[in-house]
Amino acid sequence: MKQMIQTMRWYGPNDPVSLWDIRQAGCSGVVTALHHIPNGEVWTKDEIIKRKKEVESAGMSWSVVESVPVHESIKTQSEGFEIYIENYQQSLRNLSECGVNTVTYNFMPVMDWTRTNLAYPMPDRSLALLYVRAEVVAFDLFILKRKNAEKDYSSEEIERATKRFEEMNEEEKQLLQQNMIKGLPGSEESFTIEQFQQALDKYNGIDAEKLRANLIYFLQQIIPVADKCNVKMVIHPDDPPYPLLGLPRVVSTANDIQKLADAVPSLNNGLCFCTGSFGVRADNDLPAIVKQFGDRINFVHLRSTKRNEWGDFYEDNHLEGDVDMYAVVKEIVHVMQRRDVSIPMRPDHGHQMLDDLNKKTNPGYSAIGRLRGLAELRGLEWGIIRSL
Ligand code: DNO
Repeated sequence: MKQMIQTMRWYGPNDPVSLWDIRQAGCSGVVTALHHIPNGEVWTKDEIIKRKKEVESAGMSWSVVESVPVHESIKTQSEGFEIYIENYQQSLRNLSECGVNTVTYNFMPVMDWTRTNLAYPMPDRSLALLYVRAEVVAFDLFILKRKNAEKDYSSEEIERATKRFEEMNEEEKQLLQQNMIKGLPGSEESFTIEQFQQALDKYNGIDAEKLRANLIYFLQQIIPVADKCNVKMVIHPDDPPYPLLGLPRVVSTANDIQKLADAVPSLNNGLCFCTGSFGVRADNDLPAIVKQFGDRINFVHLRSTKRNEWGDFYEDNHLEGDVDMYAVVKEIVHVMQRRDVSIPMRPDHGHQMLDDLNKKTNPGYSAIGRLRGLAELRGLEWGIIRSL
């Protein structure tokens, strides 16, 4: 029976979690990226091999790249984008020649994943990541003061944001700003408030349809190269899966993915199936997405969120929250048997808990919370496989 390949994300030599920690968690694979190479530049074979050997020296393999970042100029099709696409193609060829054949990326404008609170206390005193919509709206209206921002929100949302902002002290406002613009681990971008506004301005006139057209153009340039060098490209869905701060987002639903598959049918135009991102929308049916795109799913992020009626959500324990993890993993197990492949997975995020509470950790990427998540998910998968 095919089982998922267990991996964890590693941020490279500066990650407080070591490769041996990851190995001891039971992983045979590592998910990493060359974070030190500026966004847009070619990843050379020398640098790739160096990282690969490092991972292999701890007895694991470099299963997936997360991410080769897509330069903002490609997303907006502005100055220099053709060169950035050529560089991207070259990075794919180089990775493939070094034997690294699965590449994650995303197409979220300006910001990658976003949370408002990185230390939200759970009842068991572990710390979770939280997204409060009223705080995002408050940031937009009262800190960023984006032009015409109020048009994007209902009067009820504006009222809630105003009230929330009045309750916050200076320190909390600073922290919110920082969480919104500094970029979470792996985001590859970090801004001052002025730079942030400038980055948003580049999207003036770019609506969802235009952004989608730019993504499809990118795929049309990238996927033939991936086909030739046998690289599986997997797009990561938007997190959270809806427009943010007036920026369009086009990888949020099954419909969005279907449009990409229709435009560029090669199976190397694949999906990183992230339950935590898709799961924030109640209208995303996760097991159905696995079924629909089973042939394209070549990397899996497993995590659960708990949402409320206001669009807020926190990251719950991996087997709790809104995601029906049993149904999802069962569907993935079926896909793997049908395709006769093992798909790499990683326990996505985890609470800061136990000894990690006394350490400086990358938000979401502490060792022990992910260790717990992986152990639970491994057990779940094992039980499903044994019962088939
Ligand atoms: C967050 C991650 C994302 C993801 C990128 C993929 O924890 O899942 O940052 O790596 O969106 O390009």
